[in-house]
Amino acid sequence: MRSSKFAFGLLATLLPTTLSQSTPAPIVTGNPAGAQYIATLPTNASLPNGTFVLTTASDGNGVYVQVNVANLPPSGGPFLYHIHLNPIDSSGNCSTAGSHLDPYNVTEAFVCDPANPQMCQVGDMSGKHGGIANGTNYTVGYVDQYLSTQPGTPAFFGNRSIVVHFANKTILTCANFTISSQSSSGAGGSGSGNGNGRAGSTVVIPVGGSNAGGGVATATMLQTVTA
Ligand SMILES: [Cu+2]
Repeated sequence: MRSSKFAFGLLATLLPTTLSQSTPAPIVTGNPAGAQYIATLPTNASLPNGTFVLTTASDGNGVYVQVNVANLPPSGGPFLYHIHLNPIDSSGNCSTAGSHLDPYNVTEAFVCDPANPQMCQVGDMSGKHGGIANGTNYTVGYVDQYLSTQPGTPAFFGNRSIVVHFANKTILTCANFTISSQSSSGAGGSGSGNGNGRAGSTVVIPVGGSNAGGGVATATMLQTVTA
């Protein structure tokens, strides 16, 4: 009797060690044609500036990402950039962005391999596509198949933020996405009016001012975060 109780206890202890595997991110299909969101970094002489422009890919699968950043620090790279879950709040503090966009629960524990981007956190842009190498300016364009321009879907980023980090994850600067161009397929049709209206109202975020953002970005420059 005592030995069987012991055996049961041992079994119960071992069972939870079964590893749970995260779900691979699905390729996003059917993104609305022409939908475009832009994150413009605040203007600050001591911080990187520039834009991240994400547009529905030509075949509707994912988005075309255009990164154009200047005034990067002379050292501390390769710089990382991620889509974080929350928009930066009215304080402008980049830490209010919270954790990464990670709808499939990959978590920080998993090291992203660019060869298997579907296994990475959806928001881990530099993990999937490479970091920003040392140098003053950086321009790159690529397709990311795992991001959505359809509001309300798991991989939608239009109401979120982008955060740029030093290689050691210290925050450099951040910006919110705002809608730049609505779906060309829905803009003219009266039948699609509802969808368009909702998209517009959910992504307009009142933190776009470069002056306010710049000031607070400086204050948070040396804040270390793990996300
Ligand atoms: Cu980040």
